[in-house]
Amino acid sequence: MSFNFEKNSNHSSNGNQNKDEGTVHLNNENLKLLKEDVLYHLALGTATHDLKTMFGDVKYVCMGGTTNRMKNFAEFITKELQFNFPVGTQLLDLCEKGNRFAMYKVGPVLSVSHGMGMPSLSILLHEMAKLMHYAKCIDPVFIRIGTSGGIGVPPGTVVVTSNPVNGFLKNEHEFIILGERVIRPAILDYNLSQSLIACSDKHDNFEVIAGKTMATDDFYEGQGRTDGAVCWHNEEQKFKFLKRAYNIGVRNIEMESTVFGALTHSTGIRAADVCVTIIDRLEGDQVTTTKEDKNQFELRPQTIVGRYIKKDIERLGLLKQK
Ligand code: R2B
Ligand code: URA
Repeated sequence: MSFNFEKNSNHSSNGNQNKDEGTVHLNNENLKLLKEDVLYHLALGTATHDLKTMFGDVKYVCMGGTTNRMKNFAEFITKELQFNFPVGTQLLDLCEKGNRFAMYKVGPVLSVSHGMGMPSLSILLHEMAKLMHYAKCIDPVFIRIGTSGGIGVPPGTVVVTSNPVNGFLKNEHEFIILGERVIRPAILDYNLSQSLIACSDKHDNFEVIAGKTMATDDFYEGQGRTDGAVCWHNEEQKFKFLKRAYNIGVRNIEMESTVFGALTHSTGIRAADVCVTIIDRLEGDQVTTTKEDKNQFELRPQTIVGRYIKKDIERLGLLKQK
């Protein structure tokens, strides 16, 4: 018996094809022994919900930190897709009872909040991957839309992560399981990321770039800030590290990308991380962006992801409701 997800042997960069024609395959034999599986933080379960009927058509799972942002994204995508909710239904938080994450469904799109940091996101990823598996969704993609601190790029730049790296600047994520360190590669989908970058438009008033993303477990010392309640390093040491990160291709810092890459890769789910920068860390540590600018900046990843989903839905001929 193994408690580890293992790399899906049928995984390819084109998707998680397997013997069930693209459904999400979980390498966890233990799940077969469960009479029912309770997706506790989602307030959903295999015995209590008909997951296939509720979620079987899902293709795009978009995740972001806050409930508000993900509700806005659900409303935004409703307009973009000109999606009509079936008579008598409306946009609802499907995980309200769990009181942890919020989840909205707009046809084949799920918009889900994941909270701040890797522990919170990792819980969501385990349960979302299982949800995709039980619902028999075909080749779903996971796209994170978030905010980040930039390195050497103007605030408002959208960074599509090429490789997530940890605080040692290594392209991996460390899990501690049964008293052991388990290192897994943090890998996002190259083709999906390129397709997202290709959704930028020359008329946009912002840049969309590819770059490495550093993920940390802390916003302050973990990201090299000198303005936390505790700090044992100085400005010179901070800049030396930020420049080292810049020189290996890191363009932004956030708090989720390595676990996102590690768990999606381990379950064979294609994934991409699209974050706007709200500060240039070579200019300072304090986030002084106005609320208006931050709101505008947060729309940028949503715009790019919205265009991608719209194009892909058209390509696949998925929405034919009108
Ligand atoms: C970006 O912003 C949050 C910290 O302020 C965190 O969730 C992240 O990755
Ligand atoms: N989110 C982060 O994790 N870091 C920043 O500097 C800004 C947003």
